[in-house]
Amino acid sequence: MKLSNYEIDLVIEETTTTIRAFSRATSKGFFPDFFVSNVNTTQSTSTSGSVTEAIGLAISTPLTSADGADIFQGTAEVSAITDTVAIADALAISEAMDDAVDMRVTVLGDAFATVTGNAIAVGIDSSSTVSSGDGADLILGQAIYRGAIGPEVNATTIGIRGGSYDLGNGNDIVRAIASGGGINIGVQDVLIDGGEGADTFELQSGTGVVIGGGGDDLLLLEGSKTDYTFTALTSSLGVSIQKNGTNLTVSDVESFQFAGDLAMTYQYTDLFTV
Ligand SMILES: [Ca+2]
Repeated sequence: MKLSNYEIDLVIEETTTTIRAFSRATSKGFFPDFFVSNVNTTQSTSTSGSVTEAIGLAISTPLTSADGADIFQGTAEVSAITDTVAIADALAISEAMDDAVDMRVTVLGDAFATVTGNAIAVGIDSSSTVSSGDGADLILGQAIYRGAIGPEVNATTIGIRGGSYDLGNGNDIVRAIASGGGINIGVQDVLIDGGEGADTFELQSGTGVVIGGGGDDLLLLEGSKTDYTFTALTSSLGVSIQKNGTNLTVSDVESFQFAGDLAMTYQYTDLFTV
């Protein structure tokens, strides 16, 4: 991936993957024996989908962009769809023999389709570094899982997985969005350094290190403040933020918000008061 030396770089990648399971069952019944009543026959089949991982923007080598408002955006979407078709034909032959026979024939066709396996969507997947230079930069990792009704899928979505992000000066935004019916993780094992400027870190949940740097920075997480345990650290405005699935080491961030209670903005010292 080659970035320009000019002011604004846009790196936007999107991936959409669908897991599909299809099942068709056909049942035919032929019943010349009209002394048998209430005949039932059933046929069913099932198929499985596959394991899949979709990655929006993959970063494996260092990316460095010049000053200016850069955008690094990755979107990954995984969908699981099941299709079923059931067809039943009944053919009953009745010959005039005994008009006292009351024959009923029932033929059933049942189709079952099940998507099984692990579906993983990762918005930005990085094993390297992004240095976005000065200017108001945006790092956006978005992962979406859409599951049809009934699929037995272990779905995991991760907005931003891995990597270090050096945002330089300017009012930068890091936004991680993970949504779907399974496990949703905003960030996983990231190192984010906001540098100077009023930065906004919308991380949802997950693990990593966040350095706000100079300026009045904001960290936004899911849930509400009471969901979390806050432990003060010796670093400047240092705090360990933990709940189930979240373990963030944060420093030099001045303000905090929680998506379940956006009316409130907490300052650093408010984190430690009930
Ligand atoms: Ca700061």
